[in-house]
Amino acid sequence: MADIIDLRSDTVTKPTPAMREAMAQAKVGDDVYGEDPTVNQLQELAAEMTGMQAAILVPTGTMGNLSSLLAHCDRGDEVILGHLAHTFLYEAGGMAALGGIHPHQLRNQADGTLLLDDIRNAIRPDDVHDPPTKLITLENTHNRCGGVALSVDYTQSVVEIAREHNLKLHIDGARLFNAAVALGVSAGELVAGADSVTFCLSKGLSAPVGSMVCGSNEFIKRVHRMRKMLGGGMRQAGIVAAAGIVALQQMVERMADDHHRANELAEGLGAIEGIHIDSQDTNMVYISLTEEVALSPKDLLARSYEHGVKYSSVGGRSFRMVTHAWIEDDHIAKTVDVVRAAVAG
Ligand code: TLP
Repeated sequence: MADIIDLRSDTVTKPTPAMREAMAQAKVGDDVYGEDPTVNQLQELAAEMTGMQAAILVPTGTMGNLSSLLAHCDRGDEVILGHLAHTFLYEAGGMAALGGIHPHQLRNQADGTLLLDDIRNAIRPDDVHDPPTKLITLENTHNRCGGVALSVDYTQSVVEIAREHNLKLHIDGARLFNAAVALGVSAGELVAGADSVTFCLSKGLSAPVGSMVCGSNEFIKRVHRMRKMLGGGMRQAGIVAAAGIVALQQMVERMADDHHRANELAEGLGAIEGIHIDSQDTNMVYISLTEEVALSPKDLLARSYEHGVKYSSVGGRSFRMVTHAWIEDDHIAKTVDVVRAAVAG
């Protein structure tokens, strides 16, 4: 079979030749002692690009979010978050299981936001019956809401609510740079006033491993301890950080191409009878198989794979396709052809 067109996620991207070269040449040291010069360089770059005081490298986005939540909250504290937030749906319940943190879910709107009034109403009074509200979290781009980017204005409104009520704000910015590129603003503008942000190097930015947590000096010091506690203190991590530096220097602007291709993909798939476009934004396309089509969702995936195209089921008759640096223009046309043929039977 020719090369597979893998649209399951932007996590499938492999390091570029420039990353492999930088990894081979990287100067390293023991990062648990803070002595890896390449990790330190990446951390400074990440802090600068997000406009935060400090940053720390963690192995995954999941550990970035969990260590941030643990650093913000004590056991029994409550976090306000969306019912479709990645931290709520797909992080193995870590905040509750390991942190004793109580998740207070609000309905995510189709545009990935939480209604400001819902947030205000969710903040608990100072009453012995209630878990103390400590933190609000947002997700940008919002994965389950179709890769939609949250605007600077919206985030600022949430920053104001957090300040008014003496709460902290964490942003799961796994795809923060997709949002920045799509909105034509800097990552720093998107997180201004937030207390912390996690972003991933290993998704659209194509690095093999790694995420960054950014925040104040004092906050990052606490995350450092949490990272150690969770087993994420790596040693000669400069090998990995070197790829992350290349990712931030070379792979940000090109994500506009991924967004353009996702848009073309949605247009092509939308013209197929039996396929409904549920949502499309930045590098994501969510589709579903309409009820009139006799084919089962499992068979659609199997037939697509037989013809060299992989994507993910998100339950029921719905699927997700994600564009990234390994997806080219002709892959878009081929994917549309493969799905059309599969649906037609
Ligand atoms: N998302 C993965 C899967 O877990 C669903 C994907 O393929 O999209 N925040 C957001 C918004 C994410 O989408 C992800 C990964 C994470 C955090 C966690 O990152 P990792 O996989 O590095 O732990």
